[in-house]
Amino acid sequence: MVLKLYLSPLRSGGSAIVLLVLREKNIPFEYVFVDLTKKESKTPEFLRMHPFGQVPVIDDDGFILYETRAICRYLAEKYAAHGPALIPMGLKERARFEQAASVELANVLPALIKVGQEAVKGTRGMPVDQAKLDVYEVILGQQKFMAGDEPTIVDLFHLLYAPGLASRAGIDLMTQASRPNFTRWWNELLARPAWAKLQAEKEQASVVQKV
Ligand SMILES: N[C@@H](CCC(=O)N[C@@H](CS)C(=O)NCC(=O)O)C(=O)O
Repeated sequence: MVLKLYLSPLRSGGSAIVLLVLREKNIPFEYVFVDLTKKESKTPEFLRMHPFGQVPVIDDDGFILYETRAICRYLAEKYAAHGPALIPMGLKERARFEQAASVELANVLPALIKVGQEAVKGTRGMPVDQAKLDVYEVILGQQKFMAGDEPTIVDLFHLLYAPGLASRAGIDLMTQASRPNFTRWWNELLARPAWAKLQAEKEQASVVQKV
């Protein structure tokens, strides 16, 4: 049975990141759209799959999994030989990958979210949060991607929040002239065909939804 991806029709947030991994690895899948505005993720049937009632969720031939990062890890491991590895195999490489994954989730994402929240309130506490990106600038001066010289799903995780910060709040922290290595990395991520395909699909979907 083909893998099912439960996602919001907006293809935003974690759903977008799972879509990217599916595309990067060319994994066959089908969409199951869940309309959050109609509380379709809170039905008893959906809550049996995801007790917190959120998307994304995958159903891989009866194996149900939720949480964006867990889904991406599962897909990258299951389809290790399809397309780019996206998770390193060696012990030390894997440890560095986990290090980068922790930094993204524990340090950088909360900082970006704080910038977004402060932008909404009109306070913009950017100096504190930019310090974390300055550390990224140093790391990316030594290696091509966040976990080493090959792209991994950790790089893709960064696409979850920052693009919306730029498009919705007009805050572009990712291509500052003071951080050339960071900017090079970010532009490489945005140039990946899977990202372009997702943008085209989102554009198409929003046209269809507006009609
Ligand atoms: N930690 C979860 C967060 C998932 C999440 O927040 N999903 C949102 C859509 S982007 C959702 O389903 N919201 C509906 C709700 O929480 O009721 C993940 O990474 O998958």
